[in-house]
Amino acid sequence: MVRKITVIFLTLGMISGSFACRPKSSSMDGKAVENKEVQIPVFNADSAYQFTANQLFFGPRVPNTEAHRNCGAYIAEELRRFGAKVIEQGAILYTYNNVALPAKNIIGSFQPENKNRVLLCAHWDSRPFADHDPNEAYHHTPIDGANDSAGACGILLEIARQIQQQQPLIGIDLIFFDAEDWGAPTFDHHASDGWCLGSEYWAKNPHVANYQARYGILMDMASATNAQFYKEKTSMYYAKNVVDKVWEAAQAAGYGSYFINKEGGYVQDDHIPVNEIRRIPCIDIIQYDPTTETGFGAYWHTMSDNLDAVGAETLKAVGQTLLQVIYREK
Ligand code: AHN
Ligand code: ZN
Repeated sequence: MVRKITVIFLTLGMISGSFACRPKSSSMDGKAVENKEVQIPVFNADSAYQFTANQLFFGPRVPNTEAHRNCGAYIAEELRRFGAKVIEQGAILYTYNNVALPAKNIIGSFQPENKNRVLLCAHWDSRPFADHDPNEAYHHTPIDGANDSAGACGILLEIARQIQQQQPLIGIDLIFFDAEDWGAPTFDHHASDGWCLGSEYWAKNPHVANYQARYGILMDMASATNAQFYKEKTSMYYAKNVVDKVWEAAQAAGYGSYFINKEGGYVQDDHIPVNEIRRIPCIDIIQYDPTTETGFGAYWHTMSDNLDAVGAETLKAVGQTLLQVIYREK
């Protein structure tokens, strides 16, 4: 009788042992198994949406304002809460018309000692002028910048939360660039350029001496309802293999309807200094709308770029795709 019971228990133990979702990183005798399999985590869109809304609660994140300072502190604090090593890189940067901006790039690093790294980034500042609003009365008014680019920052924070729960096999750097969106406005006819000041500063002065990564992925306007992403041309020029990797991951994750297998336009964005100054192949996941004159979403640099323009499904599509990419790296 005793013997029978023992046999039954052993059998049950073997069944549960073979079917339960045990990590494959340790074997029965305690020795590490060589080829570790990492599960791809499930991106939580509600969580990313909340991180997006939290940034907007501070008000427009325009450099030289309290909202900007408070939101910068919030992002750094969240990254620390999720176990990242955080570097807040401060610099005084000058706009196209010589306004001094106290800018802060915020870097959250996971496994900082790991030599194999991937960089994910977005800009956290918002534009001081709604210069594309249909109503000219708003052209000097700051925008919420929900899609430009609090949504992308919300995706980065959710990725940080996921990494804390389960580490990928590579090190990840999440960079929140400042001062991207103080480019010369349409109403200033003599001025030009002035975009991407924070990323340019970081590319010249990386947070770690001689910083390198296998590749970078920038998100900008990556959260609007029904957004579609076309293969941006500068990304194709510098990092076609990364574009292909990300578009294939989107297919594999079930979000191929968001990532269109066609080329879009050239965009002046934070991936340019990463490619041209830091020499890290970096792509831009950026909404392309073939129906607008600018190619950007109709909300772009208008008062309509608020939380109502953000879609949780788009956050999920982009966030899950990025998890698919980074958890497949060895
Ligand atoms: C230009 O308008 C030249 N580049 C767009 C960069 C940008 C602004 N991305 C978000 N806001
Ligand atoms: Zn913008």
